[in-house]
This record gives sequence, C-alpha cells and structure tokens, in this order.
Amino acid sequence: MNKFFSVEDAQNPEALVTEALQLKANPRAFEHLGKNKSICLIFFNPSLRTRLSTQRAGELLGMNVTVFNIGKEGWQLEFADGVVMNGDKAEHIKDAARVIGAYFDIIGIRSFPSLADREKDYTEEVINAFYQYAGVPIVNMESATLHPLQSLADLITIREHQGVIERPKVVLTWAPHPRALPQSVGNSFAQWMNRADVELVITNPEGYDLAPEFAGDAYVTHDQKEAFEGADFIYAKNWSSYEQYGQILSQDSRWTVDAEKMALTNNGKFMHCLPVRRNVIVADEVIDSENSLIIDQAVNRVTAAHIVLKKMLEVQG
Ligand code: SN0
Repeated sequence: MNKFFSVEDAQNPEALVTEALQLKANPRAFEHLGKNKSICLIFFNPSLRTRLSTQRAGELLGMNVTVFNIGKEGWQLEFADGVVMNGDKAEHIKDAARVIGAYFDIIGIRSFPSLADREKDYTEEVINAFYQYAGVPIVNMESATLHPLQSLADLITIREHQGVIERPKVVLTWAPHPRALPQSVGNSFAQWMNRADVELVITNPEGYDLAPEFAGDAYVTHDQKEAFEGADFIYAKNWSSYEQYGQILSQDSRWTVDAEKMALTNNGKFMHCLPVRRNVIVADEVIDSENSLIIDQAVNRVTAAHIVLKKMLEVQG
C-alpha cells in the first residue's frame, strides 16, 4: 500500500478488518518490521486521537515517530503553481514535501477543508500535492473530504460488536453542532459502509445530504425516527451543508440523540468518532450508557493505523 486516502486503497475492506483484528490480538508480532524506519505526522489542524493512536501504532511496529504541527509551527505553504510569492506564504508545497519525503519513509497528513470553496476542497489539493511531491507513502489522517483511519476503526468496532447479527442495520445520523464542521467523517463512514456487508441508512435534515459519490447506495431519509427503527448501530455526527457549502442551516435540538430515540432501535449501539459536544450531539444518558462504543472506537484507531502502517512497511521492504 503506498497511499491510504480512501476505501479505494483498501482493496478488500472486510479482509483488512480481519487482518486488523489478528494484529490487535497480537500487537507486538511485527515490532521489528519498522526498525530504522520513520514516519512524520503532519498536522495543519488540531488532533487528539489521530495524533496519539497513529504514534502508538508506529511505536508498536518499532518505528521512529515525529509529530510536526505544521499549521502552528511551520511556514505557511503555497499550493498554486507559478505564483509570485511576495505575500504571506513563505514556502511552496513542492519544496516542503520533497524535503520531508527525503527525511522520512512514510508521511501522515491532517488537513481540514476550507469550507469556503467546495470545488477546491473536493479536489483534495493538500494530500494530493504531498503524494505528488514527497515520493513516499502518504496516510490520510483526515483530509478535506475523508477520514479513512476513523472509518476503518469504525468498521472494526462494528464487526467486534455485531454478535449474531449477520447484516446489521447501520444508521448515520446528522446531529446539531454550534460550529461549521467538515463532511469528512460522514462522507468517509458512508463510503466504507457502502463497501461493507451492512444495511446503510443516512438521516439528516433537508439541505444536509452528503455528496452523492460518498452517500452511494444508502437509503437517505429526512425522518430521523424512521431511520432509527430497528437499527443495530447509531453513528452520530455533525457536518456542515454540502449543498449550501460550509453553511450551518440548522441547530435543531430535536436532532440530538437521546434515550427516547435509542428506544426505537434494536437495542442499538451508539457510536461517535469524538471529540463530541455532550448534550448537543448526544445526551449524556446515551453516551454514558453500556450501549456506547465511543471508547472501543478510539481504541480501534490504534488498530486501524497499525494495519495500515504495516501494509505500507511491507511494500517498502
Ligand atoms: C472534526 C470534524 O471533522 O468534525 C474532527 C473529528 C474527528 N471535529 C471538529 O473539528 C470538532 C470541533 C468542535 O468544535 O467541536
């Protein structure tokens, strides 16, 4: 694997989950694979789980891990070609990526969307430029449109908790939030669930439909209660509007996930990627209940990064 940008790079997502679970059961099995190998985790934006879990995964493989908060501590980067660089941007991505690629064997990138220019955000300019110029494998640690390490961790978590249910009903529900957030987690979750053996339902208010290329074959309804009926897993997440790009169209607290709505499900499990605004996205009574999988998901972030880095190290030899 020389890039991990989306589900497309996983070839067979279900097989990747099986391998990841084997690695989770025996986490030190490949601790020599990354000996004398290095990874640089580059953050344009804040992070807690992605930073620490990817660092832990690198360490489990014996790698040297460097974290670079480029958004705070680096030069501002220019991405356009042929620009006269006499403004605030001190360095071109071509130069920065080639240098970092010369220092490290693998690079991870976190770069949120602008939420101002949809076409630009959806071209994934930042991770694509690193891939073009760095010459080493690139891991998406949440890009403008996708968050594949999160979605892989989510699919691992569903497989661990589905029990005897063969094809679980998985519901992705929009929930309110005070700030405009990326569509990345929602897009990515939908993209992975479309490739997994689950029944996917997405529910959101009007104006919040996800990009069709990611919603795929999901059944989409604007009636949250209808969606929750008989669900095995409820995945809550806010995203800003894709249609009226980056806008907050609703902060309707009737979309908050509470115990009354969870009662409509098939004793459904609750999921969220964190960080979560308690009592805005989800009521404490749900997120603190025994059906809440939030910590399992976070733990599986290590497992997801572990299998992805292992696959990248294996092709490097
Ligand atoms: C990010 C997002 O994409 O929604 C990262 C999630 C893994 N979340 C936020 O930026 C939340 C910020 C906030 O103010 O709650």
